[in-house]
Amino acid sequence: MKEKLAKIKDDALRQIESSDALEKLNEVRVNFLGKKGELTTVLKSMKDVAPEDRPKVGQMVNELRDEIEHVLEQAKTKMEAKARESAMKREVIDVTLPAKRNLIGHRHPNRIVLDEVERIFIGMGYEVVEGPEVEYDYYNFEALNIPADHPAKDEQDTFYVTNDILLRTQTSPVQVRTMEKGKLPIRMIAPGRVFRSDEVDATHSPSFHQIEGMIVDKGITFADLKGTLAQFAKELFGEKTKVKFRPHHFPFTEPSAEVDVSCFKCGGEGCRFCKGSGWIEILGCGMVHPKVLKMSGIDPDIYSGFAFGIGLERITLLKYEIDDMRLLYENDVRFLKQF
Ligand code: 2U9
Repeated sequence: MKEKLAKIKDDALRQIESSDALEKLNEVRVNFLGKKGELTTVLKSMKDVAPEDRPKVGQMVNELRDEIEHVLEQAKTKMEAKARESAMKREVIDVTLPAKRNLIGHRHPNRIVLDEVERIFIGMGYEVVEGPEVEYDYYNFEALNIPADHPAKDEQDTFYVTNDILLRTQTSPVQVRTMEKGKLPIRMIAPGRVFRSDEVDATHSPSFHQIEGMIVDKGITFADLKGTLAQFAKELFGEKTKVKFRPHHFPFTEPSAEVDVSCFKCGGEGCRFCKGSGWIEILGCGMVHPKVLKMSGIDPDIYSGFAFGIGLERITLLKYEIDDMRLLYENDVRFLKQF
């Protein structure tokens, strides 16, 4: 038995010595100390040892077990230290190297202007409301006092999905849907993408963005509309900005007007930017037509309101002095990173 244990010890130590990986050490542990390991087998065969020798043999087996375990543990510690050391050598961090430049995107110029417009109107107590880009003909035209045979329907030719479903030509359907809900007063802006069957050129695109706004309450007058838009123009284009209302016609507002701001380049003197006039057109507006209020279930004898519509791209082009709308859609970073 003594020789047998000596051989086991010899084999185990030699195998530990020649192990070059943690997995190998584990194999040695299993081979000698595992359930079916050599030393365990010896313990199991104690019944064959003469009873008077059993304590002595038992002690020898246990001592050998402790020794193998101890040597295994030492080898493991050594191996781990070596692995750590070589990892440290491999993974050297040179803190003097220049940092990696992170390419961080930023807002599109349209988004910058829209954020600014939203900030101004939210500051005046307006809510930002969105609605579907695919709309019913009813919400896009009929409910806005543009019946089937109206010439405005020609001007706003669009893409039809079916006879009565289309891509919206304005964000006005969002206001109609809000009015239909019946909660008054309303103080909202509706920004979003709109579509028209237009050819692409420097100032037209079949898809662009609008920001429309509307208030409906008791006692709203044209004076409220003027004051609101004058304040808006000052905040967007500068404190000195003046506004001018020119009579116009829209089917959904009565009376209607187009609004010019004093040229923020020359202050109204007249320059190349404002084509010598001193004024720049920025939006259309008016008092919500009583028929429009009525169609959406609001009594025009009790309530009145004003509405306005802004072409977002137009404002972006003006603010950043961009001369071609197509640049806003091409996603050329050399252009976009300038803003
Ligand atoms: C409802 C009632 C009235 C929205 C309005 C305009 C005037 C307007 C143009 C600006 C440039 C369209 O993008 S553009 O070509 N819009 O001039 N829009 S009043 O009036 C409404 C909207 C909804 C229920």
